[in-house]
Amino acid sequence: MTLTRETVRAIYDKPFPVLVYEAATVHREHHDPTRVQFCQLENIKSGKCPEDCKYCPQSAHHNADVEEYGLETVEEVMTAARSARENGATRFCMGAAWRGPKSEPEFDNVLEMIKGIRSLGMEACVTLGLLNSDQAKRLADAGLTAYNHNIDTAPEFYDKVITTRTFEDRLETISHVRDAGITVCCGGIVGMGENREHRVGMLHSLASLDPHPESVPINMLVRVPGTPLENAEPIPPLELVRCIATARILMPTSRVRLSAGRTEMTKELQALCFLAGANSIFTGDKLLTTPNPGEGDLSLMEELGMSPENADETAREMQTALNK
Ligand code: SAM
Ligand code: DTB
Ligand code: SF4
Repeated sequence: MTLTRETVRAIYDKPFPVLVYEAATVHREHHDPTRVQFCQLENIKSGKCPEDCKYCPQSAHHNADVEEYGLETVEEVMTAARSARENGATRFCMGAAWRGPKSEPEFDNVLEMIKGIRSLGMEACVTLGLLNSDQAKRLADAGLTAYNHNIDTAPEFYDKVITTRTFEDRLETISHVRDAGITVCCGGIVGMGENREHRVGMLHSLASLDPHPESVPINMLVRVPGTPLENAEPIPPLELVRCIATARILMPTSRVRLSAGRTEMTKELQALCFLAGANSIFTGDKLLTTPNPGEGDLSLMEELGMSPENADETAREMQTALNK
């Protein structure tokens, strides 16, 4: 049955305790509420991106102070992945500030990185921008677990945020990823000046993907000086909990990742997000270019009586998602 925006709005707008209770109930039916997937990000190519995404410090259109470097070597990436694994990460996610992969030798290097990460027994995810179907197939052949490509926001707010590629371009890349048999990691950002209806629209678009994305990153905008959104009005924290809870109810078996923006969240807010169904985070001191809580996460897990998933659980979770 087609999911309507009204249905999504009706969930999002429920009284807060009703919404969180329902989300927590769905969460328990499909996941262990005490376990959280740890993912480690690595920015394998930084800055000078030709796209104009208003939120992004790596866009060449803005003046954010970011480190700029070309594609890292396979050895550099493997060193980072081994250390991530020692710190409990089961998924290694590599991001490149590209519109999409262009150079053959560079794409081949990314394929080698993926094979290397898989040989460590970790899940490998990349986010390289727009893909064609041939590139998606080659990533699948290299053993890629997941491809991250976000819709970022509601279709009707999208043009206010990015002009160099369309919402439809994004859906096309996601369908190439799906057709190649790679799992889909697709989410968005809140706190970019959108209103509640836009957040409902974003969740509606995500939950209308068929099948649902196996991973749904919900990012809270990191306001970076020099980007057009540096002074965006932050959303009330409980709006974030509503987003997580709605995502959990609409996409019961997906992983919902509490992604960027955690350094500005209290531990109480993060605890509410876990209660409402978030079961994955980015770990380490750095996201791509901005800070992340790092070591604070293990003490947060301990304080909440929660713990990181191990590689076997991650594999089982993924298999269940794929079999549904
Ligand atoms: N260049 C590729 C692309 O855009 O598809 C991959 C890297 S890009 C940095 C990956 C995602 O990071 C974006 O789609 C966006 O959702 C998220 N992101 C980037 N900057 C952010 C920020 N300042 N705050 C929150 N999320 C951000
Ligand atoms: C996603 O949804 N969030 C991650 C990952 N996918 C690639 C990126 C967050 C970036 C935050 C800003 C930065 O550190 O540059
Ligand atoms: Fe480039 Fe990705 Fe940043 Fe957009 S989000 S400017 S495509 S790195």
